[in-house]
Amino acid sequence: MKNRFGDRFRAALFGGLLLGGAGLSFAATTAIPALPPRSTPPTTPAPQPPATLPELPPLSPPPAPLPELSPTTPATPARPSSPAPTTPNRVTPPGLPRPTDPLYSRQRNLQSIGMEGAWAQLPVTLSPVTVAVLDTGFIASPELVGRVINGYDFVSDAARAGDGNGRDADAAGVGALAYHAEVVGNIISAAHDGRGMAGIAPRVRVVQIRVAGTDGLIDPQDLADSLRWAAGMTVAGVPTNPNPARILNLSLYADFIPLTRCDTRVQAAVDAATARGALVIAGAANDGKDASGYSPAGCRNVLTVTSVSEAGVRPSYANWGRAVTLAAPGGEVGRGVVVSSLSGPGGVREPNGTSFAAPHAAGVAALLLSVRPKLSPSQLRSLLTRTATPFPSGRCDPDPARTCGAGTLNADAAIKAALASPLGK
Ligand SMILES: [Ca+2]
Ligand SMILES: [Ca+2]
Repeated sequence: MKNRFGDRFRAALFGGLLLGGAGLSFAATTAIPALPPRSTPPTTPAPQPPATLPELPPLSPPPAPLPELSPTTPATPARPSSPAPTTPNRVTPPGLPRPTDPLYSRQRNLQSIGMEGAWAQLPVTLSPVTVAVLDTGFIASPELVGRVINGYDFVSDAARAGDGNGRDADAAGVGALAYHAEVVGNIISAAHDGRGMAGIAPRVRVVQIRVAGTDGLIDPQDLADSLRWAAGMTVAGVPTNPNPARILNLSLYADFIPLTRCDTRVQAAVDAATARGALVIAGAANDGKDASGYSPAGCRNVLTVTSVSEAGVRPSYANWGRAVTLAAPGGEVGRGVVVSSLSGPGGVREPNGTSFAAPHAAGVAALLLSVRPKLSPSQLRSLLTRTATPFPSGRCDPDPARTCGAGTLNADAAIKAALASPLGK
């Protein structure tokens, strides 16, 4: 293991290692940034032994066949788990009804970004959309049955991978943080099936790509390679991704010491994915600092999302500044984002952090592509920013330097604007 000033940098999974809120002391101002608060890694992180996933059987109702979204939906056979859908998804007009999932009444985050208005506008025919989640890897979430794909394990260091090898075709999550990717995927796409929670874009497919080791470290080359692979590009030694994604969610950051710039390898991969037509969405990180020094939050061509409360106020954990594109609900201490999770108590977790803000934007971007499949990354960015809800009195924080981008994500207005234009049709 290289020391932490070396080539390898530490990745912090927002809300995984860095659940927002607790311990909000900031590093003293020094010429060289002090170790980021709340992310101090052990000098030699002890690789965890291969461990079985801490999954517990769901305590709530046992898995049952997923009902169709609507009783009047044409009786199409259940979608297979991996092949790309070749026919458009059907949604019964006038759009998706209000979810009946039992957790929905607690999903204030979805209500606050206008999801009901957005769902109600969805047309009969939706184009298939694939979202990649680069994170802790694959968990067979009951919320994503038939729509979650075990992508690829990009963790090259076998000592940190916890699965006994380096890169391999099994992206299964390992260790205590494995739930992180599960809840991110569920926010994006949990089924509206009368069980658990409701997701933002309940028909899209999610490719789970493993890039974080059991210790939360991410090798920069692993991150760069997984970005390229997620978007469908060639990576040496890795089979081509049969499910390339148009939306890439990165609820993590590479924790540089010092945190001064975007890593050049990560930037090159982001640029290549963007040129390929994929929108890269990242969380801003949870250090209560300027996001511009973080990778990928501070990289060009990244749609960087920070957290706000439902009232549009920045929680103290949430990073800020010019690198932030917009804000979305990320939960607060004692008032987290309610999500289904196989390993959570009673099948539920309530985490907070920018990890959980980013997938709100990813889910809405996926919905936009489902109605306007040819929208480019820059057109998606424009739609999301110009329709965002302004912050109360124009700012998310009393300190004018601590900005949160264009406003709070507004799914209702974004879908309305997309449908009002032929752009991307
Ligand atoms: Ca492996
Ligand atoms: Ca559900």
